[in-house]
Amino acid sequence: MPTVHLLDYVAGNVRSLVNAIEAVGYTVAWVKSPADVPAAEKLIIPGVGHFGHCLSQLEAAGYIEPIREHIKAGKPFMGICVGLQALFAGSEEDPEVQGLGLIPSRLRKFEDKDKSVPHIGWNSANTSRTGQVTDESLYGLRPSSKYYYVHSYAAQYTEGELEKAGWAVATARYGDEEFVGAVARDNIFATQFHPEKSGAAGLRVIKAFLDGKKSQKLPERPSAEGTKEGLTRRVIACLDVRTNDQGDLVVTKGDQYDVREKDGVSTGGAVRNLGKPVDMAKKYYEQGADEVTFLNITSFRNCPVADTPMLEILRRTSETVFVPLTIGGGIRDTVDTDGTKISALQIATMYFKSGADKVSIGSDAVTAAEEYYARGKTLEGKTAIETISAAYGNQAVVISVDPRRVYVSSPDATTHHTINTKTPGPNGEEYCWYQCTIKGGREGRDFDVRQLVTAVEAMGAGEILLNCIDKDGTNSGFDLELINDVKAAIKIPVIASSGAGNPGHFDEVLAKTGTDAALGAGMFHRGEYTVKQVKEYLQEKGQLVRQFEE
Ligand code: 1PR
Repeated sequence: MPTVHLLDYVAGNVRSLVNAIEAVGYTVAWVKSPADVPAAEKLIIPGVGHFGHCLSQLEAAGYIEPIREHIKAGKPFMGICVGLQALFAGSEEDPEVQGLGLIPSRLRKFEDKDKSVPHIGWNSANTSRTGQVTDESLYGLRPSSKYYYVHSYAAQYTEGELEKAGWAVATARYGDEEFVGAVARDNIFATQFHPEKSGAAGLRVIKAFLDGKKSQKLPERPSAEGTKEGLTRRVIACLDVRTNDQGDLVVTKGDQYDVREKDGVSTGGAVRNLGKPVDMAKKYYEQGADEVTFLNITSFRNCPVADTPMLEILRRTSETVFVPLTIGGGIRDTVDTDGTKISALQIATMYFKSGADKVSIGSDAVTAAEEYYARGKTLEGKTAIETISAAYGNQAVVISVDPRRVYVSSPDATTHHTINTKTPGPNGEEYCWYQCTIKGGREGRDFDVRQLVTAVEAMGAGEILLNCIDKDGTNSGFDLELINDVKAAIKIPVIASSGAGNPGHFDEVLAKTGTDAALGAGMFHRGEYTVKQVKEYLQEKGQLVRQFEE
């Protein structure tokens, strides 16, 4: 098999890139020191996290000159995400640090006045302003395809500027900002998006680069007519995973977090077994899920370090599932069975190395946020959220919130942030607050969701996975009031979760809230609807979603 060299210099999920390269028929050789670079024929620089962190690592390890030499020699070079950003002169993210300077401009942070930042999700890489492919020298990028982006800083696009310097450019639009999605010139190709996480469309791009097929025009897909520009809203499939009474790791699903079978008379039966995690993740990927989330829902009972089955699940899933994978459950500082201390960052690192793109933190985030307020809203720098986001970037840290409604007769009846609800409580109460819980809803805290989400945003979280215990497993639709309330409080993206029972519920939550993504579990697991059906329905309703692509 032909070989491609990958630079092993930075934290992040490179396993998915290796899997993607292998899936298109190449093998990976690792560049482990600058002396290995001259032997590389095709070189790829993946990049996740901070511009400054990546560039200073490259500089300190002595890679900058060998990379320049590789490029100068006309050998194929590809940069991904921060690997694209490295081509520029610098970035507002770390003004002191210099890029390679092949493109003289600098990267800027997205405006967050009217949109979520980071920019997370599926967006275009458009090769022309007219929707027609005019530039065919971008490895078969299609205006009608969507690719997976995750970043806060971008190269703003000024028409003609890069083109004058000989670059072919594909752009994407986020709000009213147009930015560089991909560039190519001579032997250089770079994408701001992650092709290894962009499903079939991304694998095609990696293959085209590795095959050296720079100029190609792909026929447009028949179903792609009228693909709109801009960030799509994501549909996510979630797999709650736990060990059943026989000791097998199964996908389960609760009703308001109770995952045991009920026979109509008594509760507390066997753990519901809805299937095998790896097989189900693959099925949802093939149906067009934009992301797959695994929640190890009983992890707090065991030491996660001994939790090797979840690592194996990630490894196997990332071999065939080329969309982002999130893993949650047990991400916190802990003590291993042999008494060794193990940090949340070390646990997260194991997950990233096994193929996860994001980790989701539940209980530990509540504790950390409570302490943040107790310290007078000062950052400590040592929490799981802070350490993981510092090492892997904010986008890699999702906070899973498990709130429950607490009804009150009036806002004065509590110190917490209340909403005036259209769904009154059992005694006709017209107000409620959302109480944070930990340990899978087993323990309620004197702490509300507003307090939590604003604190974790300040601590460096990149996204909120917003569950709702009252709605979980009810098939009655999402808690729109909760979602709107959280969206109004923060800038980072929100994933609406709990209550989806049919495609109409997805349309409703996208139409009536500003949510960035919507997640479903039970309705998919029980086979009532496929992800594809949900996407098709949303498209009919005029929602901007990524279309199914084989
Ligand atoms: O606290 O960091 O160890 O993380 C534990 C994680 O496990 C948290 O993310 C918590 O949400 C999750 N969890 C714990 N117990 C349960 C349970 O169900 N007993 N599941 C649980 C949370 C909720 C959603 C579900 C949606 C959609 N599950 O993930 O998928 O509600 O369901 P639906 O579409 O069927 O309504 P830590």
